[in-house]
Amino acid sequence: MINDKVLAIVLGGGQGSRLYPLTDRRSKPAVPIAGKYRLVDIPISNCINADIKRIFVLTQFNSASLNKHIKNTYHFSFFSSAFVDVLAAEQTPESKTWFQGTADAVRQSMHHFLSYDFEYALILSGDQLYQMDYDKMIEAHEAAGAEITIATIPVNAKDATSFGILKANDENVITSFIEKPDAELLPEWTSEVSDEMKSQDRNYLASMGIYVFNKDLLIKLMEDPDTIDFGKEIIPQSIHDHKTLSYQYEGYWTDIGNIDSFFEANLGLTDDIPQFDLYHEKKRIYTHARMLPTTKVAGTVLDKAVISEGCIIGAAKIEKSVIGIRSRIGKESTVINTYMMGSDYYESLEEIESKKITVLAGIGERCFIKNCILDKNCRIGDDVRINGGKHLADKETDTYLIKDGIVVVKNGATIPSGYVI
Ligand code: ADQ
Ligand code: ADP
Repeated sequence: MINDKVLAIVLGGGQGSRLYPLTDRRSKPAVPIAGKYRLVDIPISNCINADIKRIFVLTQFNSASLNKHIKNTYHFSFFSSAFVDVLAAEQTPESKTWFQGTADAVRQSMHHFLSYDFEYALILSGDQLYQMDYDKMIEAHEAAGAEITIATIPVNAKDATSFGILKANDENVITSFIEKPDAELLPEWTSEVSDEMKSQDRNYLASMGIYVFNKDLLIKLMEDPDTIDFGKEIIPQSIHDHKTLSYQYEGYWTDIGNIDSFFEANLGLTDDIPQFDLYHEKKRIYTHARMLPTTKVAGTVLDKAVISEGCIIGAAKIEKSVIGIRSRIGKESTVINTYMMGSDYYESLEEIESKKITVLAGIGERCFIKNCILDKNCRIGDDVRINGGKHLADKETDTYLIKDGIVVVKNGATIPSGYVI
């Protein structure tokens, strides 16, 4: 089977702080999404659905939450060769061995990969939301006799400047590539696309940052220590000497590498028919099976609410929001356009009654919370008003950060009763 020839490598995030403060104390793959999952569950689930079961996750630093999540989630049979292993850069930011970029991360981890038997390396990005059949991409790669295959997607001019943009010939072989072109260069980079894509002004073919490399070529390309990034160096330098195929994809795919796109992707799950389909039988997204109790709701008007298991909700209203595991929301509170990640544990009745906890985990009573991300284990007191939106300037305090109008309450932060943002 073709899948047995593949080793998957998930690029779990660099030093980049685009998801700060969600990545303040955890590595990017461990960031919670969609109420009960972690970012890393997306590429890993896509691999499992394609029957690719040897997976490495490269991350800039080891976090307890990532290791615990992987250990508790991905169990394979004793007789299977399947595994999900986290490889973290082991040194400090000052050290030369800190991963300098995507290609450098792969280079520094190469000795781990080479102890396995594989023909193709499938290199994946760790911060994208999509469901893709990788096995079809690898079949196309093999059938074309390509040395590299890049998954590509048509994008509009506004998005084109944030991606690698390429052109391909009639056989889908890539003939030119430019990483994140300036807007004035764009007119030279349009491609022939389907009528449907044309009608959406998606005339540029972008790299999705998903690559298949033949093993021998990858080994050779990794020999040059001066190449740091796939997009900036490896791909543009390789296309002329090595047959590089464009594997075009037109399904839902979104990059969730910054706070704004992360927020939109999560709230998008509350749409009538979300573009990202968590209910697809054959394209399941896996995560830690927590055995939580059911969610309990009293007196709440729910409108476009996605609610995870184990919640205790007495709010007046929840609208267009994703509510994460073990969330507690008090009486008469209103939550709108918000992603609440939930809690890692419950407080016991004894703890609560002992009054040692002044502000309980979750959202208190009579609060108004809008345009907000509440990281895990937040404590929002009673009568708190957080009215996020474009009228708020960017700002950071010990407990929250405002970015593009979105108020991000930090992991474990306490917002005292009566506080107004
Ligand atoms: P970017 O997404 O800008 O463009 P980059 O920041 O290098 O590229 O990130 C790619 C992936 O690798 C992300 O998941 C990121 O978190 C991870 N990553 C980055 N540095 C890393 C490091 N040092 N160690 C481990 N992981 C790291 C790339 C391509 C473009 C393409 C877009 C599509 O360069 O050509 O269009 O992806 O999103
Ligand atoms: P995150 O995944 O949000 O980054 P961590 O992985 O750092 O969070 O911590 C989550 C784990 O820590 C949970 O599994 C939880 O059991 C445990 N934990 C953290 N704080 C407490 C606490 N005060 N009481 C009990 N368990 C806790």
